[in-house]
Amino acid sequence: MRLKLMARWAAAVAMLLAFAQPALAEDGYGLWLRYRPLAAGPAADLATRAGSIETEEAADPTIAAAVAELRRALPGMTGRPAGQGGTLLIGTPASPRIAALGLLLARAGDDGFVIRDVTVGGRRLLVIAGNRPVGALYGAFHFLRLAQQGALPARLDVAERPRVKLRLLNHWDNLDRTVERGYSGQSIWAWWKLPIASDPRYVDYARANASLGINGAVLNNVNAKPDSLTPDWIAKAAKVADVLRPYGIRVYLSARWSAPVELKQAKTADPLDPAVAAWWRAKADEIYRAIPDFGGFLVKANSEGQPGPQDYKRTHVDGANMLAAAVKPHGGIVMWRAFVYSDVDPDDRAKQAYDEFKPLDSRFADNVIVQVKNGPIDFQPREPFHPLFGAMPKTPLMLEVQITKEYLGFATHLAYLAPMWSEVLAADTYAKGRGSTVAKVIDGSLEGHRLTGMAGVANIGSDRNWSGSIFDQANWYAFGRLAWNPDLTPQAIAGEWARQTFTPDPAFVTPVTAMMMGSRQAVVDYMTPMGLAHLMATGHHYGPGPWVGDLARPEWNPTYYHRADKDGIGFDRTRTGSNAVAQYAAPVAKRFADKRTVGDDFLLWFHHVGWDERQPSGRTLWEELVSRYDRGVATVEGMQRTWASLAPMIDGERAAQIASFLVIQKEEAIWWRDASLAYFGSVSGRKLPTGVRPPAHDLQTYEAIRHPYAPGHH
Ligand code: GCV
Repeated sequence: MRLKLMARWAAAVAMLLAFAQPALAEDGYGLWLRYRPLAAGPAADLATRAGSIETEEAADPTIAAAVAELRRALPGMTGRPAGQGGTLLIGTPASPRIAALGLLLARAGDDGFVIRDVTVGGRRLLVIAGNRPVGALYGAFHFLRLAQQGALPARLDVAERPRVKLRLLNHWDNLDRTVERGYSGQSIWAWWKLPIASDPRYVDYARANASLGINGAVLNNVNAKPDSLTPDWIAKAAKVADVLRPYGIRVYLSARWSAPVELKQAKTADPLDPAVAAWWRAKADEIYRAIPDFGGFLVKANSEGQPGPQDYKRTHVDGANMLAAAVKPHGGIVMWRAFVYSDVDPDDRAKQAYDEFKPLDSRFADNVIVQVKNGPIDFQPREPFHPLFGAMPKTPLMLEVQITKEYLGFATHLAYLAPMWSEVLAADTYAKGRGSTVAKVIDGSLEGHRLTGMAGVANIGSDRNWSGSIFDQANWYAFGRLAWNPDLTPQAIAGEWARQTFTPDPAFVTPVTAMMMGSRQAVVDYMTPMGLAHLMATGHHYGPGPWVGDLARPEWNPTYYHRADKDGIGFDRTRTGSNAVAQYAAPVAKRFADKRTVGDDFLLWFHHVGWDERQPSGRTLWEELVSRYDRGVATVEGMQRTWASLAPMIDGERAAQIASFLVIQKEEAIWWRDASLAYFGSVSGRKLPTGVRPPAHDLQTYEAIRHPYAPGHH
């Protein structure tokens, strides 16, 4: 009896201790780097091959970070103490043992790695090597990615190198720690406590990014304040840079064009004024003294009220090249954004960036890269690829996507974005004939550019789970993986992520990846089906507002985008309308310009279509639209069912949060559907097809909904 009691007591204490172990909490903080125990077979195999970690370059901070990561991960995964089992050797050719192996490291390029099982003196050895320490670090993370999935091949022989050079996160983080379009708490940068106090979170942020190959972070919002360029703030950025450096991550800053004037150190911000150029040169020198590997500046100029060179009747080229000259002696770059639309130009907003930037091709300095959003409007749930891709052959262009879901339901809607980004990367610009994909534009292979890049607007904040929801972590993950290799499939990336984030069990992974793969299309269906766009409520952009038509500028209004009237709906961008199709290469323009070939994803983006026009399905356009809204809601209901069946396979904490967010998503999908159908029904005068559920409320009720406290709006 006593023995039994003691055993129970011991079990209770063990349980308490287990719960008290913060490392085991499943609150999402661990992201995809959880390093949980593997099943017996893979665990034993891993221990046999990588029980003890060796390096000859421990003094290098990046190699030290790689070794620390392996040592942190392996005992948990193998269930054996460090130092037992086979040997894993990590490093670069600076290590004599690695140099002696003849690993053909040319395959790894500057940033890549080789992972191989080799036999030395009759002993089996696992080697992870890069030409530079950062390559070895990426190799370590790649190895852990494979191991966590329980998927180590019997003989490892992997060689990888990233396709684009700049793989960056753009933080839209303000100096007061609010985040523009941020839905996961405050900014992770605790500016107020910097530069004296760091935060362990910065290291975990760096680890997560390095695990994907992300190698740069723009710390502050593109809607920048001049203060971020003052000595105090440079010191804060320098402290962050110090923490991120061992992980191969460079720091960049968004620069406010008018900073010299606002800081009262110049009378003008005219880029051709020598005093202004001298100010920026001195500023760059000052930054590089504090941050020797500073990456450079990101600039939003003459866009949405931000100042820029056009305020002085100069061009984007004048502005970008002046700044480029300031950072050039230090090896820095300027990322100049092409997200511009004029407040006076009445032309189709979708055409304006192309019209402004195409004539500037070949005039930018060689350390300038132009940053172009995936589509010509603004991160909508679906847009055709931006016509600038393929249209500026002499200028390096980088792709900008939005990881934070400003237009796809914030952090509470489950929408896996890799399919959206892959759609754009795989889009054929036909710039140099068939096969001239956006991916080949941005990786430089189409035109032979060496400066290449991809940026994602971060969805990272101070929330314990980093991204506001567990499934939004998948979008951070997918961004990094696609920036490393734009040809990876969204399906494969979802599988990798789910195995590491939850469990490698196929009974979980197969249905969860299927759910993720359909999730973005569901959002398109219940928000903006068939090529509609920009139908959201004003300001915060949450919820439907297709009726809004009274805002000061035409292109702020949803009515400008959908153009619905009693006859039909959609924006005519063919020759009879704005002729935006003409900005694409001829084969693409031809496909988009014809209602029969454009496809229903972009039908209403490029065409004004009669409500009663028959669609390939045999339904009228109105009936088709209604069915899309219904399909969107039905998909979310299906996601709820899938999750209910999968939740028991994972921990309760994350399962419950995901389930509760799916409830929010379903309610809001219905809200979008009902409000949109109430509005378009009233404009078209068409009745809902028989059997279709009518909206729960009348149009006025939806129009009266206000959300003054929605997050992320500044
Ligand atoms: C940072 C959209 C967003 C703005 C954002 C802008 C941009 O318009 O709503 O919040 O500003 O894009 O990309 O500059």
